[in-house]
Amino acid sequence: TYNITRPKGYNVSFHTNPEMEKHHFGQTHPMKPWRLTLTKSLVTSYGMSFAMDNYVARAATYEELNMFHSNDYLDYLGTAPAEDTPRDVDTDKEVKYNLGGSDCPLFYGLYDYCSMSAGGSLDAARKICAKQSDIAVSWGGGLHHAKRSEASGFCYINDIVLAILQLLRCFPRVLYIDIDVHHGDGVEEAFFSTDRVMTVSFHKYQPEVFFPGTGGLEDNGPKSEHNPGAHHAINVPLNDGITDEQYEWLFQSIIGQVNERFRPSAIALQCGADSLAGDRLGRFNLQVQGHAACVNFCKKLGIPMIIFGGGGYTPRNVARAWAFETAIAIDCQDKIDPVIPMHTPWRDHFHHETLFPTLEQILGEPRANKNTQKRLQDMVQHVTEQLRFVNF
Ligand code: VJV
Ligand code: CA
Ligand code: ZN
Repeated sequence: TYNITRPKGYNVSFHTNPEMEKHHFGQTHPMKPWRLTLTKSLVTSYGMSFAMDNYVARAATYEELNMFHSNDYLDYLGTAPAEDTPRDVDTDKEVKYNLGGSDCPLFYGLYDYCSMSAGGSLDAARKICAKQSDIAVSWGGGLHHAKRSEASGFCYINDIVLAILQLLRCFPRVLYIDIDVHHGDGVEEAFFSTDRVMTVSFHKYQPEVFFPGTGGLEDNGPKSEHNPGAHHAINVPLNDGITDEQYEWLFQSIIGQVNERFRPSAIALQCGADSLAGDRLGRFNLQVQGHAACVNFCKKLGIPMIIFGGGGYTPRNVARAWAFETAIAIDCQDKIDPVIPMHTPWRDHFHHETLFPTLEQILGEPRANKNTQKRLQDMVQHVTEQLRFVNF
């Protein structure tokens, strides 16, 4: 058995809602809320629950969602009937709000699903503000593409923006970091005009080919004359096949510098697991170890932090990464046996029976690495130059 104890000198809170996990985007849609059940199953069977404060996330209220989203959008989101029930289609509104397409379907219970995702992230932010938690975990959040009045890329409500708005009530500066394979466009855009939030996204970048097509190296926030938010967006555009070694080097060089220049008082870290090797939508060669090293690096900065979920379309890999990252949060990563506990529910989903399968086990043949060391060094150089404009 495992002897997982509470971390020394700080507190971790874990925010989930089993009701959220029961929702379905549709038979073959890549987003599977059930991956949260699989994650929870690993967290519990390793005995990690005893080392954290566990909260059932409540649903966010309309007023809370309204802190970022517009009334007309929320009203439609709350009343739009599910696509598989007989309904009067309001095509104009669906087009306007990007609802009901194949990426953002109108499924049964959609509004409840969205408000629970946001509720978990808002609870996480409130625990951090109240100093009752030092690291707050919201795996059901991380939906970084949602805009004020528009759904986008499987995201309807931007729980991250809502949580950061909450953090800004008690902290002068918030650093947002996004390791999902997609560009964190919704969060970046929401804070384009403030110097109190710096956003940093690492992502695959190939406009016209890979969603959402934004987030080039030179996109650092609107450079209009009186915009305090200029230079406060950092983008790290990557090619297919990046490895743990390269990613860790890049992440530590960039976040290390950003931390020194911007001096954040809180961190919001989106841990989209679609940047892992073998993801159904992803293109990278990251392993659980490399992905989790980013979480560990941020933790060691010793700044209050919210950890969000996000993308991740091969559920067994998502569960492995998020369970191991939970272990890092509670500082028990060295006590974790790589062999998945025998009594883990759905243990047969984790073929190879380990938390850390090799690249060969995950992929057979690793994806060709199209990232040159020279290009990565140039990107770090560009970030260094951008940060000269940043003075806290
Ligand atoms: O690339 C796109 C947009 C299209 C139009 C819609 N078709 C289905 C795909 C091309 C241009 N959308 C992306 C959205 C990715 C969202 C990522 C979200 C996150 O991880 O960053 C945060 C949670 C995309 N890529 C792949 C798909 N959509 C996709 C959608 C499906 C699908 C297969 C792939 C929707 C339904 C079904 N299969 C049945
Ligand atoms: Ca990203
Ligand atoms: Zn993604």
